[in-house]
Amino acid sequence: MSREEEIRAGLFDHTLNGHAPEVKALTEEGLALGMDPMDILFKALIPSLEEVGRRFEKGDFFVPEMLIAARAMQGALTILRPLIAETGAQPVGRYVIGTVKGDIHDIGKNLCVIMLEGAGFEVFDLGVNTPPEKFVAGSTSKPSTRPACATRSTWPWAALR
Ligand code: B12
Repeated sequence: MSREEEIRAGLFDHTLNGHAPEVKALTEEGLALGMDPMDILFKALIPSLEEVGRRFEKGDFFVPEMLIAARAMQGALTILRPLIAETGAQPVGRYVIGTVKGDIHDIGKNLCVIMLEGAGFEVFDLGVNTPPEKFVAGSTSKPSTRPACATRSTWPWAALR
């Protein structure tokens, strides 16, 4: 197994078990070795959170385990963020984004912000548990601002409509 494969495997396992310092250290080591930030994200960190979800569904994991895994992932995202979101000078458009009312999942939304900023958009982040009025106010505050509503759960779908 190459060191890069070991790092991917280590990132998967340590995120799954919520070992934030190890996730941070491996992310830094991977980057120092020249690994692509998107590779770290999509081949190690996101698959690990998917496994967290599967274990939660089976009843092997509970909310605290989900929470510490999410925190470990957030630590890596803080390091990866500036590398993924290298913004251009002039914004190509504007988004106002938030996780919809009733939902506090924000990792996917935060990733979306990074990708949009990386693609040159200006992004106003409304945070989590955002009521519809805030989306409306945000998207009418400046011309040509598109709303982007995030939810990782099914229960806020009615409010989303
Ligand atoms: C981490 C996690 C948590 C953490 C969240 C921490 C945080 N800061 O976000 C904590 C522990 C707090 C949590 C709490 C709960 N959770 Co939770 N959680 C998860 C878990 C394991 C991972 C979610 C995640 O971040 N995935 C990684 C990201 C990168 O992926 P993503 O969200 O899909 O985002 C991608 C795309 O969807 C897209 N995207 C995301 N947002 C947006 C927005 C726009 C505009 C666009 C274009 C694209 C886009 O881009 C992203 C990148 O590819 C999932 C399981 C799973 N399989 O996803 C359960 C899961 C979402 N949780 C679930 C549940 C039930 C809960 C709780 C109710 C548990 C409880 N009993 O309290 C609470 C909810 C509280 C609330 N009111 O919201 C269920 C939801 C089921 C459902 N029917 O909706 C899931 C599916 C687990 C399961 N299999 O049962 N959770």
